[in-house]
Amino acid sequence: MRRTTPWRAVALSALSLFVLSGTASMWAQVPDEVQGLTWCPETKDCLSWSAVGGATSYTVYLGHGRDLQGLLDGTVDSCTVGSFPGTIASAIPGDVAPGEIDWFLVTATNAMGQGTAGQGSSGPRILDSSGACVAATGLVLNEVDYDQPGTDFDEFVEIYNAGIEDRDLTDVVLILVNGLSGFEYARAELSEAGSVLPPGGYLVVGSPSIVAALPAGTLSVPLHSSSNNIQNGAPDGLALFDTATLTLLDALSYEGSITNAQFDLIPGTYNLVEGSPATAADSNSVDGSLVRLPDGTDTDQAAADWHFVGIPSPGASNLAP
Ligand SMILES: [Ca+2]
Ligand SMILES: [Ca+2]
Ligand SMILES: [Ca+2]
Repeated sequence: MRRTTPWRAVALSALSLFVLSGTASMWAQVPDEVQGLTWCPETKDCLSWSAVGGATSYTVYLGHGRDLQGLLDGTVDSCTVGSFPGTIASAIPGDVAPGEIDWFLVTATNAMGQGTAGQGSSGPRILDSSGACVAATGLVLNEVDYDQPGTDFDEFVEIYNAGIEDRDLTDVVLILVNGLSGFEYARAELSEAGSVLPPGGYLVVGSPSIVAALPAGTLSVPLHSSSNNIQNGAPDGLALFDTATLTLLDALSYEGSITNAQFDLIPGTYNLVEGSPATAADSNSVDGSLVRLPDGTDTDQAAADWHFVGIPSPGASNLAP
């Protein structure tokens, strides 16, 4: 279930009051509140809930913004996902603005009216720029430029906060992995750049020349050498890792598959391949970088998520080819 924060609780109370006042005369006969909302594991493209006695159907609403009051009467942006005879809604779409918080509400309905709205999810949901409803993934590897024509003076890895809240950087590290051995060969502590990365923010781990030219205010961690900090494959890899929770937040294995990476002083091995391995590769003959498009797009299918584009954009939104 979604973690309930105070503003959410307040918003839900406000919504309940709205429903109560709108249906007071028939309150005893309408179905009870829907409970037990959960997302389908892994795919998270369907929502299920517990059956409510007396309900003949269920209506799923999607809203965005931080205020639920008025969601059901349309005075705030919302959309009705649909009416469902059973306790599952599949292929949940969205048509509200990208990047906003989504609210999913399920009401139980019968001839007398609707039950109060329940809400919940397994985590924050946002809409991507294509209108698809996706999990708010938090920190991701967003762009990498590991190879340049001639000597590699302009290497960088860009990290992006695709979530909806500030991300504490205290225990987050970027680990570079040698594909030949599977072992870590370098590490950057993101907390060197700042305490948190805000939603939509970029953090660049880059060579001194890249860091010096970043957009003003971009969080950064300089690579140690002026050149050749990031190996060129094939394969080599990147891991974004939380050392407090021992969680692999995101990974990229480029120019081949690293499936058993080992990190210094961290037990176990880690698969750096998300779904089908990335087929895009950097170049040492033309300028360019590997990017997610648009920023933060992470379907856990590296082959689909990573693209080679001709204009690197450290500290800024990724550019389509
Ligand atoms: Ca390189
Ligand atoms: Ca490049
Ligand atoms: Ca970028």
